[in-house]
Amino acid sequence: GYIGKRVRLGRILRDGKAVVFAFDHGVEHGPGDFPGETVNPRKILSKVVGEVDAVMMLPGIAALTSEVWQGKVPLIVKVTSKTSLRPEAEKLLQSPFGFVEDAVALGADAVAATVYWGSNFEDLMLERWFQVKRAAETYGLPCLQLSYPRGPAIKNMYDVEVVRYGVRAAIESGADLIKTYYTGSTESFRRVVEVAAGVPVLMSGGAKARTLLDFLYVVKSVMDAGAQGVVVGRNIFQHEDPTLAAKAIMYVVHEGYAPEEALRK
Ligand code: FBP
Repeated sequence: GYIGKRVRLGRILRDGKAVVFAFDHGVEHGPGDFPGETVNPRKILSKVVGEVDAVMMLPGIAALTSEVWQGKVPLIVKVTSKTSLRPEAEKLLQSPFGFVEDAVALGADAVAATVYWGSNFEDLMLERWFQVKRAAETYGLPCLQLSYPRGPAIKNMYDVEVVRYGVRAAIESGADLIKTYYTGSTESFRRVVEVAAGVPVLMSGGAKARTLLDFLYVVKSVMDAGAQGVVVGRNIFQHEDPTLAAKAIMYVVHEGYAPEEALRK
């Protein structure tokens, strides 16, 4: 059979765990996420690529910055996105943002796509997810699903039962890696990992925590719950020292260090 998916997943999860740097915010949130000189994507990337297990970007930025990441870190190309400029009624939909073939042409080791489970546009997002999935299978590229339950019937998207439902739907739709929300405790996140049935679960970082130490406690909690790692954007690139933030997160994920210890390293 085709072994490409396994080979590529192995590049990202070298010891079975991974810290992925998320860097797709320029479209999802706009340049406002990048104050000062960090608006130049090369500035942040060059500080982080040597530290993490993979970087996740949209195709255009991946192409523009190739001299920074090439040969340093595996690339995950995200092929769906949306701007926050679109009307409120359409915010629970992501659009195609490139093709799986673009990811292949860029030298990616995986593709990523968002599914807002429970959105009014669930049907359309699923159609797109399965298009991505089918093309990716042809090339032996693993598919990371940003499994985000969001929609009018969802009161609390961080509720453990809601997150579990999203994770179950992710494995049923063939996700090879799942990125989902933290549910607030190790005990509840253990139940999230359990429902993934062995498919690697990575926690989505979220908005910048009050301190890096606070964030490391969350990372430690998801690792204690049996997760395979984290996908982190703002808690790395909005930190005054992105290299240090990435290093500390790596220590907690790969070495199991306590948060204070990871900061002292
Ligand atoms: P963060 O660690 O910064 O939360 O990045 C993860 C991520 O999923 C990005 O990939 C994405 O652009 C962003 O968060 C979406 O944020 P939201 O939809 O919550 O505004």
